[in-house]
Amino acid sequence: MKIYIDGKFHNKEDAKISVFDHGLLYGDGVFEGIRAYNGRVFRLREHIVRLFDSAKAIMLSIPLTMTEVEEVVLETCRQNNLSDAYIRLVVTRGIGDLGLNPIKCPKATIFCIATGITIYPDAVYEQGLKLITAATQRISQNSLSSAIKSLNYLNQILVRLEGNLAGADELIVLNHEGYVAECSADNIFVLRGNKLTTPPISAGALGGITRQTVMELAPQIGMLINETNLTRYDLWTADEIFLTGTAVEVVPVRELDGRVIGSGKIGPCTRKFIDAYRNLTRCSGTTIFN
Ligand code: PXG
Repeated sequence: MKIYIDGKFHNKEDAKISVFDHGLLYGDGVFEGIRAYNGRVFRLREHIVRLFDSAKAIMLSIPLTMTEVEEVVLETCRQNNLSDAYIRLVVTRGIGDLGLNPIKCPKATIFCIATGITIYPDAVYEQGLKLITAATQRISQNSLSSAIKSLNYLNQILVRLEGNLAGADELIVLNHEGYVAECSADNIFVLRGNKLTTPPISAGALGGITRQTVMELAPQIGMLINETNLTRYDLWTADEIFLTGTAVEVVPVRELDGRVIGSGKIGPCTRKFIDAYRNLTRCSGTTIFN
């Protein structure tokens, strides 16, 4: 495995980051999880734009242009001869002293890892996931914007730990007002009648690339998606719920907090989105090998 760090490729054993890197010391940095299908990186530009937006929000200057960062991602796939990949792109504040002030960190660290993907079993997509609502709330927007894909994932990890204890596949995260934000690492869509809704980013969600893609696919499926605040009641009484994320794509939910969602089986609307998303990922994206 060849891993990119600051302009060079290293073998896995030699791919090392300083213990003085503020990404490690303080979670001071941003990242992306990206996928490649059939020799093409899916929605590469969108991921890079989100990375630069996250970096701008934390006043982290990335010492490469967007096109150069895109090339880093593509070259990492090439070096590892991967046509289908899960790609982790990380930009940290870089090396500083033990104080937390970023002013002491002269240059960002950039690294990129590309691995083969672990595909979720087919049963997950047929039977759906079992969810609970987390007791841990989303951090307030006034403290840390959920739109920033930062290296501070302790909020999401505390949520996921609750899932491990309860034997749940994923968890609903509520904001401080009690509205649904998203899941620990996925966005959420809720169907009731012919209305398909997803919480707005302002409710505490990440602006997911898969979420955005699903919203763009909706018209061809004959659906329109509204961004609306949702409560747990709205979810318990939904006809269908599905989650979206780069890793999981589009996945149905069969149960939430002990309530069976809809028929308890994958619904027709969810199935259409799963198929439409799969079709799109397999026929679009930025070519890796020219
Ligand atoms: N919300 C959060 C908090 C996320 O971290 C998503 C939504 C979905 O966004 P995309 O752009 O992927 O549609 C994410 C995705 C994993 C994993 O192992 C997933 C994410 C981050 C780290 C790990 O599944 N992010």
